[in-house]
Amino acid sequence: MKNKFGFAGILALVILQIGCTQQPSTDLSETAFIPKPVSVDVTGNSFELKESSVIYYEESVEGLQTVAEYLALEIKRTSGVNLKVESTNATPKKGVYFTVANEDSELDTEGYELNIGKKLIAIKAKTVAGCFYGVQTLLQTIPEKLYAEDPIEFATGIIRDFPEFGYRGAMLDVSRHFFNVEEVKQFIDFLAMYKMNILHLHLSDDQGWRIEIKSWPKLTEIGGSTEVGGGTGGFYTQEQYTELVKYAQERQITIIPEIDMPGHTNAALASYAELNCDGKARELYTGTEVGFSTFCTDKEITYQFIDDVIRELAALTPGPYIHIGGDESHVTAHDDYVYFVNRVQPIVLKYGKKVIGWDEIANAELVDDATVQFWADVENTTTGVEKGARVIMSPAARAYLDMQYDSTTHLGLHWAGYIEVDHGYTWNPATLVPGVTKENIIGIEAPLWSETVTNIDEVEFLVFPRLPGYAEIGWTAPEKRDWNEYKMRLAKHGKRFEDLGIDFYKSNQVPWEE
Ligand code: TNX
Repeated sequence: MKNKFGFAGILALVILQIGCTQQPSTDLSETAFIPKPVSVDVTGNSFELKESSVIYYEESVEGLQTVAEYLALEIKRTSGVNLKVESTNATPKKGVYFTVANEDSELDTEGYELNIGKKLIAIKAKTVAGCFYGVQTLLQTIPEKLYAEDPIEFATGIIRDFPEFGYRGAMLDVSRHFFNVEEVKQFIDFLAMYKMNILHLHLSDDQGWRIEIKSWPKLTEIGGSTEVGGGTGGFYTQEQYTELVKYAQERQITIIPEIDMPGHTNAALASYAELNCDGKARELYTGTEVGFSTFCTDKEITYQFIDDVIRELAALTPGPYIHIGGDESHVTAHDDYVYFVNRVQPIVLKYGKKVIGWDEIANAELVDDATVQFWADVENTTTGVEKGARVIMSPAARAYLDMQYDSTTHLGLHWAGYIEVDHGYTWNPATLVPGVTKENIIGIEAPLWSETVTNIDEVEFLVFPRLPGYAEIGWTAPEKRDWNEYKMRLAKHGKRFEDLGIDFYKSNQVPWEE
């Protein structure tokens, strides 16, 4: 009797254990969310998505269908299962349901509540953007690759979440080396996975002009014809650029176009002789020096040119900002620089956009609603704040994606130091620069300059695994961030990177999980 009872007990234990190991997906707290959400409440069951499940979205909410279809496409990509997407005007009993509701004030404009029940996954937000972030969170609860025979199971629970900053961006320099439409779309997908909402495109520099301007066609004909190292370069037609803007919009990402000036302009100066003070066109440039070029700041044609460029660019830009560069104009006299920046800013306003510039523009008078992008100079940035500007934090020594990880990694530069994964993560935008507080900051941006970066594999190596860290700095409050805890979550994303075919840097700071 005693023996029998003991056997049954052991059997029960074994069954219990098998049960536990077979259902890892019932514990939502095991998911390595990046960025870390505000709250995760575990309810301990699981939701099974079937081929017959339907993804519903609330009828008459503009843009919500796109989010529902995005989820369907992602499920198809990871599992091969094709789900139906339908609109509805009542909360369904089962399936997935997107709704936009106004009453939940805590959620703010980009927040969401993801409620995974046994029968229904409900994603509620104040905006379509919030719903989209709910999708990204949901997708992180399942593996990147599912096999046909696997059930698609989601652990149940409730996640409520909203971001620390409204501006969470990355920059891609498409001028030093050109990246085509497909490559930029891939970059956009990387940002979307981690709830980033800004893609700043550095569209012009000494080495290349990358956006078609119909009223000045030689910019791309000549200025777009090469790149660093002498390759063939390239440019986006206005149709291609519009396609990128739309692709980004569908992923809740705003593209910010930058035309860098008055320095970093050799490609334009090579295309049109009249933009040079001496009236002579410059040679095309394929090296990597900075600071040798300048528009002629006292010629009227310069401002007619800029007016045309900004007019055409603004017409292609649904987002609120145009970036006017302004960095490293080493051969522009100080007074000429100030005069130039003072004249260019109102042109941006005239076409209905707000000004962003690198921190040097704080030396000029700043128009209302101007934003300075801190990259290197603390004094410029605090001057900008004193003049009423807002700040984007892109400290080169912490946030530059083109800095090498350490002295053994070769891709990238190291003028601002090496940025290992922990160094990129362990800073607080609101306390990094004395005199620049959270109230002054709209968010953060991690720029990827492309002097040394020639293709998407190289982009991936520099971007991963640092990008998720920048996304978390932008999204998650500093008191909820801790490197030792973060690196364990990041470790679980290695498999995800591999399944996505991302060539990431396997930093030995992170205990990668196979
Ligand atoms: C500085 S950051 C630059 C760029 C270079 C970059 C390389 C900034 C506003 N200017 O022109 O590409 O360093 O890291």
